[in-house]
Amino acid sequence: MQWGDLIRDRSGPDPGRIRGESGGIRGAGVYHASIGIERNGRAITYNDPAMTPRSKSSAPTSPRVVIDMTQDARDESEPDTPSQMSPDTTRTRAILITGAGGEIGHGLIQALQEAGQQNILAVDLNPLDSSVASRCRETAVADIRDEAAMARLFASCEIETVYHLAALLSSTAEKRPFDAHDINVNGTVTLMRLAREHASQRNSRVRFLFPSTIAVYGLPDLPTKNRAEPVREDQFLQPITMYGCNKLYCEQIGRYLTWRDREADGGLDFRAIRFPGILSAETTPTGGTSDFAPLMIHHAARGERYASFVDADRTIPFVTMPDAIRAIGQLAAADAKRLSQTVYNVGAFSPSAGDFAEKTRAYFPEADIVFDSVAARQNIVDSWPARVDDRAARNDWGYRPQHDFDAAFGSYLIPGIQRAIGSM
Ligand code: AKB
Repeated sequence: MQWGDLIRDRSGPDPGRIRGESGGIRGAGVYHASIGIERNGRAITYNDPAMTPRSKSSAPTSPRVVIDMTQDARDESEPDTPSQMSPDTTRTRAILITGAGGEIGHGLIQALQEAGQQNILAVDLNPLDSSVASRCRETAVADIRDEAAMARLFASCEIETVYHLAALLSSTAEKRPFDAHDINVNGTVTLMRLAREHASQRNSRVRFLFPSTIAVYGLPDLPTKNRAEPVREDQFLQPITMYGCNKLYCEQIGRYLTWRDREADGGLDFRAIRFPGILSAETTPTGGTSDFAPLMIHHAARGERYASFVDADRTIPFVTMPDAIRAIGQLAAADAKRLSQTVYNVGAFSPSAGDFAEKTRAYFPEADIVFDSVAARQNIVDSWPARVDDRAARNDWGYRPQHDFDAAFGSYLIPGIQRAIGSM
């Protein structure tokens, strides 16, 4: 089952009633050498004795991103239903999500499952929260660099789409650059190769959705950053972080393989979105360099002091988590013929860190926010564009963020954070 083109809020035009649930960080944590797969609540453990069956939990009642699947005629004609699933899972069409326990993974799995996707195969380094696991057909604890474990996942189902979310983010990657290279490049290339082999064996295309990043850009200095027009996908590609280099390289390999497979019956269909900072109401991020903005808001909501590691005048683009999830869904569902490129910018609003502080204080007048820049992290932010040109995403697959800066706070972040605090 695939996503439809239209992704909209069931509750109406108020963008504040749209959100994706999220949690944790993308793919960080302790790496496991083994793999356990859990199927419909029953744990199948290859060599990890710690894997146990999960309990199913009920779906959250919060407003959510809703995906309309009516655009995808291919899947309407051949729906997967539980009754059609044979024990021979090689015939079961499924999607694979890596880094499923991270911020994007939570929201994506919720949105996909609520859109009717019943065959989600989710993998993460750590066991998933029961709220996420209960939405999946199978969950696995594995390291994406473990090729044998990844191959077993591909062998377990007919994988149609891979959402490869696992990565070490920019700040963590600067501390562990060669781990980052191993995970972000070697892990990704292994998955692309397995996806491609899987597709070739079946004479089909496997869609490979890859969240890339504004870290692929490297503006030379602040005057250039402040002068530059919204940055296009092909400009300033000199990243100053390991994470940026890793993502840029993987974009190129994905583009190359897709081009190489263009005439073949089966092969890779790679699609990437360069995300700016993402703001989630449900989780606090770690390991990224865009974290100063969400951390400022979450600290204020908890009545805690926050020292921003960038100065008040520093600016990068942001989107809300629901808009990020919708963008992934739209690109995944887009007809390949409509795509003029493999990598797309998306952005929504570009306030400075000072604008974030002011807006946060408008909702939390007692907020204790100070600016205490840390050169290593501020330099990274200085190398990222203030604004991105996302016209290609708008033209090719209809990207339209629903939250601007005011709506992000008023309709999404503040109500979502208050709900989360209220339920604690
Ligand atoms: C990070 O800060 O590393 C990420 C990103 C912009 O990709 N949030």
